[in-house]
Amino acid sequence: MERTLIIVKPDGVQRGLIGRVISRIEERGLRVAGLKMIQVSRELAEQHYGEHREKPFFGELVSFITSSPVVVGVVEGPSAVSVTRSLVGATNPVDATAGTIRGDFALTIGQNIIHASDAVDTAKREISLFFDEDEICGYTRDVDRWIVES
Ligand code: 3AN
Repeated sequence: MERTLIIVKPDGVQRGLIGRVISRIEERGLRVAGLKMIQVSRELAEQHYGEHREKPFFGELVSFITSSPVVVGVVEGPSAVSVTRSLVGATNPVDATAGTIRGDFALTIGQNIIHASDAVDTAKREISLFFDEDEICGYTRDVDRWIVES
């Protein structure tokens, strides 16, 4: 079973889209294993976006993600990383297909509603940045056998 990290970013929280974003993930059949609202500190933001440190938009990224509370979640299921990325859509919402979260709710790259880990290794690193082990629930749902054949 694979896990990935999602962040409903400040724009998603401020626009009242927390529930709709998480519903799409749940409706696909993925399971929420951890969920919380947090105010991201500058230090955590710089760690999370470390790979973009040299990019010209790094300062804006950090100030945006710290501008309002966010909702962070651990999502699990078969191929959770790539399935969640496909639900999220292209980084630039202008290129995101209608039916994806960014394709339906966003218009600009700087305010694209949701972050989702881009690879299994990245997901492990990002989950440990945002969650303590005891904040993640390992459980099954009765409905899981109707979503994933055992
Ligand atoms: P994704 O969020 O799809 O994984 P990344 O990891 O390449 O995309 O970029 C992280 C975030 O940085 C994006 N969600 C977006 O908010 C921002 N970003 C990426 N590229 C640009 C850019 N050219 N200009 C401004 N912001 C950008």
